[in-house]
Amino acid sequence: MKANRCSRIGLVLIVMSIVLPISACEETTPQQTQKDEEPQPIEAPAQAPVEVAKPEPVKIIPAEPIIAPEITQPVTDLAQGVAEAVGGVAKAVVETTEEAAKAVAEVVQPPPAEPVKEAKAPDVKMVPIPLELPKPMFVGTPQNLRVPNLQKPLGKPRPPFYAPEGTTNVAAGKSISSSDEEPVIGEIEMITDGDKDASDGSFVELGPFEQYVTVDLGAEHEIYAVVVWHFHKQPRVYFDVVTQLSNDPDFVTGVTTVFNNDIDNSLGLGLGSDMHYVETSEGKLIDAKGSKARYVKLHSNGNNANELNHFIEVEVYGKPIK
Ligand SMILES: [Ca+2]
Ligand SMILES: [Ca+2]
Repeated sequence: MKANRCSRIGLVLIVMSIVLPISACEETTPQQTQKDEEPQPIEAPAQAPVEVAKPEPVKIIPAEPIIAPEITQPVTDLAQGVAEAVGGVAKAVVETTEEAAKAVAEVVQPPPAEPVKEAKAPDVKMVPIPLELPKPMFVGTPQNLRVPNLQKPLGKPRPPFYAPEGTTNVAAGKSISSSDEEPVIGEIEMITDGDKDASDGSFVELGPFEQYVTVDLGAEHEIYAVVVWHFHKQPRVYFDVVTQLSNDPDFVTGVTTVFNNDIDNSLGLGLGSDMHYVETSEGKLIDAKGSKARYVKLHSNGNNANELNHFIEVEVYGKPIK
């Protein structure tokens, strides 16, 4: 036991002699202690004091007196600025809203544009054109007319055609020319002489195949309707009826085609989409939609009864351009 105790004590002493110098060395080594102690204060407190030390004098000292007054004033300035800005924005908003209101008012004003239309309406009062029809020579629906793309007869009088008030037949008595200057029957001038009767002596017969007549209105007009009577002693269908308007007497430029039933373009004036129709005392009324022109050219290319072309009368309803 003594030996054990002694050995234990010896061991303890040995251990202590080993540990103590080490700890003593650890403790007595100033560099180590400093090194060991420094990292601890440097890492933890050193950062805190460094930050605290620097920021505190910097932040607290200058920050409180400098930042506070400098900012408070700017804040007031900012406040005023903001207030002014807000006021400005408010003014701007008010102005913009006023402008928007004006704009809306201006946009909303177009509804008054309807009254404007109503106001214009009296200026452009639409009235039935003063069209007088000749006495009909036949009654009833023609039969056995083997013509393709044939318009079905209306079965009742054509409704009146409306055009601006003051619209008249501006073709009456106007000069007229033709592809056939020597008609088989009649004179070309008969086409604008106001006689629309179907009887012999009232129609002009032009040569076979393609022919045309051109009415010179003498000046440019707004043209609303063209009415043409080819022949109405008996029901007939004329082919390649093409009606054109232009200010060019040669119809090379500025040509407006207002009717075309040349469904195979045999005249070379373009494919027509209008239908064939049976000639009656009502004539054929073509809507010219206010087109502006001086010359009116009417083509035809024979009829279902023969290859000849006929014109009784051509009327052009329009108004001179002021
Ligand atoms: Ca006539
Ligand atoms: Ca044709």
